Amino acid sequence: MSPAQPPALGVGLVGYSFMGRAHSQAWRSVGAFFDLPRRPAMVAVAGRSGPDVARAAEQLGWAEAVTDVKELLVRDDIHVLDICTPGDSHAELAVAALEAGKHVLCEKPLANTVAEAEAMAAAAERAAARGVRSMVGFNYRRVPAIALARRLVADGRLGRIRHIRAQYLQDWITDPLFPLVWRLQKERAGSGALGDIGAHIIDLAQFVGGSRITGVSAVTETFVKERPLAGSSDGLAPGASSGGTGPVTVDDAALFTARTAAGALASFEATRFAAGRKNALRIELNGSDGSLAFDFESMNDLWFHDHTESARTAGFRRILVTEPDHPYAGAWWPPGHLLGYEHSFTHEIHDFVQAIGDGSDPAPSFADGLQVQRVLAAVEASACDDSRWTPVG
Ligand code: SOE
Repeated sequence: MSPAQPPALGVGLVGYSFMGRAHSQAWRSVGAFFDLPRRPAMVAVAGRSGPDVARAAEQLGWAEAVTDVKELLVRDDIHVLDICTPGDSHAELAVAALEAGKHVLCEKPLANTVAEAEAMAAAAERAAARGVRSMVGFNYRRVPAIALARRLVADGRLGRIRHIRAQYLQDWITDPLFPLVWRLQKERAGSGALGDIGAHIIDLAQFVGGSRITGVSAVTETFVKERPLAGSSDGLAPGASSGGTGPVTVDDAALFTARTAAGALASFEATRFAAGRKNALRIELNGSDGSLAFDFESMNDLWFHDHTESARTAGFRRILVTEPDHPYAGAWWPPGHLLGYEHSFTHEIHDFVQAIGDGSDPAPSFADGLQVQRVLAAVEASACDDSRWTPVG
């Protein structure tokens, strides 16, 4: 007799570009590597264009393609809505799904404005009272080296945190002829480098450091103010240009300093103009008893300095985070067989399904997403007001 299968967890995905593809591979593979309390079933993907969504369903492994996302919300065989669309549709989709009793996983940043994020967090709280779960997709929390860094900080290995230094450096719009894709339009994306990649380092600084940002002083800049209009595009890759130009209405780069509730001083830099840096998400923490450093471009490494050791032998040393007792790593390959970007999404989906099965609230919650949104808003307000010190609301 074969052992009983866990009950199915029907999933509907909306959006099938870069993030939709990343989430699809995670839904496809998670059950093959992790024991789960529910068995993900990739029921349907939604998108506006019939032929495109049908092709995406076929390529990405979804059983059905639909052109009206509302269909996903009324079906009994769908228990989860996974939202991978641009930020301007997050609030409407997430609130409707939670009210329909669907668990929701929503890509970051949670929303385009604080007001939208507040509505989403309130809907999530109401839904949680009915056993409906929600989570925001800050996937880098699930990189094993980052999860280990958080544990080391929580275990007190760094002592009291004094400094957090965070950067997220990309270069994909350095060319002024790169077209005006949706990520460069405020009404679609909310903000530019700040919300897209700055949100990740804000979340990580708070997650790893264990303390919230309380105030900021910021500068932002839009280096290229006008760009060729984009044809169809999934956000990072330009589609064919449709002729003419249009204004860039978001920041190209954002830099800010901050204080945390626990008394650390922090600095942040988010830019898509760091020529040669492709996905350099870096974070360093310095505490009274030690330091940690991470760079996503070598994502299996965590650098640790134990300041309580004798100065004769102390110094940064590399931990290769692939041991079976490192977070998530034991589910994969033998030590030294490296993991990649996509594994962070598999781990994210694992944690989400586990929480649904356990009946616990997954993190980062929509309330956590709202708090990041408040930091983003404080950064924008400070930058508009000559870098005035701005408390996080
Ligand atoms: C684009 O800058 C982007 O795809 C972000 O939206 C993702 O969150 C990040 O992981 C990679 O870069």
